[in-house]
Amino acid sequence: MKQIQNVLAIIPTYNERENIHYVVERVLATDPRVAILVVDDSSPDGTGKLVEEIANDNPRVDMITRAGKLGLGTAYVAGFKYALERGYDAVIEIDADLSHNPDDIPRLIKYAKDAHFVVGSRYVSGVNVVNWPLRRLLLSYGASVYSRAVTGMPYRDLTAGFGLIRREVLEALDLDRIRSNGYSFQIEVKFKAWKRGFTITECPIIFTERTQGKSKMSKRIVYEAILMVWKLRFSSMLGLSK
Ligand SMILES: Nc1nc2c(ncn2[C@@H]2O[C@H](COP(=O)(O)OP(=O)(O)O)[C@@H](O)[C@H]2O)c(=O)[nH]1
Ligand SMILES: [Mg+2]
Repeated sequence: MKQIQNVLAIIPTYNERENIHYVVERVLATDPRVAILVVDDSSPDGTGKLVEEIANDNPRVDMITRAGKLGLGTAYVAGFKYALERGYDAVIEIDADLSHNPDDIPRLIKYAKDAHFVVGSRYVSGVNVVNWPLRRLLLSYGASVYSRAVTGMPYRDLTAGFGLIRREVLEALDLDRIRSNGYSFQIEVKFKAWKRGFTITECPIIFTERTQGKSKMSKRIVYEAILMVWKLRFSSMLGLSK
């Protein structure tokens, strides 16, 4: 596959003031080919202001500010469109809270030699999650098992939010038809890439629960995901969308 010359790390943020500086610095340090786009939903804690200051001093950092908390899925769609417009070979999805270790980025890029989509996976061999309460671990692991059963996707970590996606995949996805608002976005994008026949591979990573700030996981996000996998299965069975 084509060698990756430049890659855009997309960091969605909502109230990540304590983390943003550190994550940006660590991501930039991994590889000179990596640039950063923060998609901030007008965080009330002033995350955007901090990013603005960083971006002013650094041409490798940019930001999209949205009017309010519009959800993780649409934040990534905005980032994907930005990456396509500016000619990036690939994007990296990474959380702001350092649950995803920026030092894994070079491995994601390496795995992308043979794959269109590299999933930073917690569940390739056992469970590699540090500091999650059992309840949260069961929710995440259960969501992967359930989504695999309903959709037939042969991967272990279907809700993973860390990974690398090549440009070809973004071009093939109908970005305006992505329906998930919340974290089911991660399942939907994997499903659509898989249905289109792209090579997806899982790269083992260790996920560590945040030490700063708060999780934005909610019941609504869980319900959306439970319904979404059935929507994906049926619309694909009926040939409504791939
Ligand atoms: N722009 C934007 N970012 C969000 C939204 N919800 C969550 N995030 C970000 O998505 C990432 C993952 O969220 P987090 O709350 O850590 O979820 P958890 O790790 O599943 O508990 C973090 O960087 C959040 O700041 C949202 O509605 N809009
Ligand atoms: Mg988190």
